Amino acid sequence: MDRASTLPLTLPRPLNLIGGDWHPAVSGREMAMISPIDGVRFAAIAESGPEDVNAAIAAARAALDGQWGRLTAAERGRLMLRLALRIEAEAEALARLETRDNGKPIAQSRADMAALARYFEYYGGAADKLHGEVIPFLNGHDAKTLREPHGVTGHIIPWNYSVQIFGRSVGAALAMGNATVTKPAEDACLTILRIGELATETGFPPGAINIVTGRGEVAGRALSEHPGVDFISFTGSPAVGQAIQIAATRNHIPCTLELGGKSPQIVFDDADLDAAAPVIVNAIVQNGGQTCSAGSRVLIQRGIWARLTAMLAQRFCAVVAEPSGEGAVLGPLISARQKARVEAYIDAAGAPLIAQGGVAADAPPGGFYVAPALFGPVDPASPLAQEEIFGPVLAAIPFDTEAEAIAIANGTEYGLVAGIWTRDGDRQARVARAMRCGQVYINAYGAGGGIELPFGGVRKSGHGREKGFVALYEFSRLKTIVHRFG
Ligand code: TXE
Repeated sequence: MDRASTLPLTLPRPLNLIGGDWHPAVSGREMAMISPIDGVRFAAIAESGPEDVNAAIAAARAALDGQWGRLTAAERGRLMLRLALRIEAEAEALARLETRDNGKPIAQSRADMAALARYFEYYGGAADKLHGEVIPFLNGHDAKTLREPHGVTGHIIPWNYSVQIFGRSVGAALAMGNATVTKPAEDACLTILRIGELATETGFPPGAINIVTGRGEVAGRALSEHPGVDFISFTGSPAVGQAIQIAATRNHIPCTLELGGKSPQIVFDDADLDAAAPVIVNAIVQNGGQTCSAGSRVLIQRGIWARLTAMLAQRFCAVVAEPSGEGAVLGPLISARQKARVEAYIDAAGAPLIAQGGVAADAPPGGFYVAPALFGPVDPASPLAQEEIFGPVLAAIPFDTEAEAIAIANGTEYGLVAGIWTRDGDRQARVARAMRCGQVYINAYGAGGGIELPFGGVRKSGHGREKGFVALYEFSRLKTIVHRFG
């Protein structure tokens, strides 16, 4: 098999993209990049400090006042479409880089690159489609609205779907004419640097896209607290999201926060179990369960408990964590820290283990592999059913009535996605409306899929909506102009 750890790669250098040029960190510091596949150091990135972030924000501001700010919406869109084509042309090399950096199966990295190209295509096409309107007002007055960019937007990106999240937030921001500064995650950022390189080659004016790598508490924090930033888009943990929200409040700027979840799939007695079972397993195994919208709880009506858990168990046992070459379904987790965290949940589960998959015999011992696990019946109030594990661990919870299922589904602090499996049309409509979350699937589960679909959470899952056309409203602001004429 084509092992991802042996793929030939051109690695980006440990530099930041600031104002169209590549710079080392002012301090000269660098950080090692470890591949999750074998735990080996294979590259380095710039370990940036506040001075590098300052420079990137100044470059973004200069872009707004310069060539980037003077482009028409159609010209911005055209550039984005050109970048989408460039990403498509380089997709295989980008996917290989992402797999080496992030550890995800090559098939998932390819899907990520396809989504990234689609984001630039979608938002490039939309750049000149959202605009103001004329509002009927007093006689002798023209009242109109203008849709304007916020200005400099900050994008703090996690490692799990780094390029997809870059595409959805930076893509929407650029479409509306913002100049962007991205701080990718220290665990996986090489592909984003390469995309920055492609954008520069495609002709993006200097300073429209700036990328500064480094630690969250240093570079990320400097970006989120900087008074020169006009909007922050953050995807990551609730604790850091809270800090971002506080910093945004101090600076009186808006932000979107996407903070993960504990998303339920509810399976009623009358569901098509043959259709549901593979989707339920995929929703927690995909990307090693390191998916904000992972379906990490399955609520099963008592009458089908034995049958469905047996079907799920059979599938779980067949999943093997392995190096991320062709055909791999489950790769390593992102880091030693994440592996230890997931294993701690498995060890302290406090519920019967229904089934567990394996780790491939030839998986490098230094890699971060975890065998997927299915537990049940799980107490809905226990940590296994309440906390985001961010690994391939599924909590099965029995229920009797529809009301009980709704109460359990809504009974966590999170609210991102829910899945409902039933043939009863009235129940589909009732339960979908009752879900306290941002996205509901009926007889399907997309794990955040579909770049066209508005996406975001409630409460601890965050607020604001990214993806889809609606994100363009988040990444722009409205100005009302009243003109009295004689
Ligand atoms: O997240 P962090 P981590 C959840 C998931 C995971 C847990 C921890 O449960 O197990 O969070 O992951 C930057 N100021 N999600 O530690 O720390 C950081 O550099 C500004 C869910 O990786 O939140 C990175 O770029 N920025 C989630 C980004 O924040 C800071 C995806 C995310 O890192 C910062 C990831 C600070 N003080 C984790 N500290 C999802 N919603 O999909 C860190 N960062």
